Amino acid sequence: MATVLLTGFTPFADFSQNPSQQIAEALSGIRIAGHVVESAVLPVEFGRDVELLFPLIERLQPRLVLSLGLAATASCIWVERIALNLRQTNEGERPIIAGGPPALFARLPTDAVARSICDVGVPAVAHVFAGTYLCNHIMYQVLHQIERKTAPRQAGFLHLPLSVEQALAEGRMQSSALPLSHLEKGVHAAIASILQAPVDGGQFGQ
Ligand code: PCA
Repeated sequence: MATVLLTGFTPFADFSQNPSQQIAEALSGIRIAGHVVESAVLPVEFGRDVELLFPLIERLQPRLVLSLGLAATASCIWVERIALNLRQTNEGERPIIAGGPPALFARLPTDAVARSICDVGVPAVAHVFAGTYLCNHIMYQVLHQIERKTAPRQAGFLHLPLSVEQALAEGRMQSSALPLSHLEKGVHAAIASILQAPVDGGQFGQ
């Protein structure tokens, strides 16, 4: 059966959990629009993330690679439009791939995906870019990999806000947060809407 590869990240910095991991695990094995969801949880470590992900893409040849991560400053789901060829570490800024394009667009219709998440009652917006840390790294690396190979053809990234459960558990009472069940519903709706878009459905027909 055709597959969707859904990735999340492990907890990082001073977070005790990561909703992206919880949702990737919760949706693992379910079927959406004739596709089965295969999930992977990636370490928050430059290099190790793709070492784990690229062989999975090779093996599964998924129609869609959708990656998830936590953005604690988000107040709704961000459907990321752009990944930058830039990674920021303690040693400073450097390109993710020397000589690679400065930026790559998500290969999915970001505005339509955000609308489809809102349609199931979960707030979401198309958001300009995925930052300069691991979430941007995985998004750029996957999009770059797809450019060089023919399949899979759709890929993108959703940043999730904190879950209410996590905000309460970690004492982050002033942070915006959505219930984990709403985040899960939103990600499910995003996958369903992407699978309805044309396979070459990059934002600008890439
Ligand atoms: N969020 C971080 C890295 C892992 C995650 O879940 C980010 O936004 O880059």
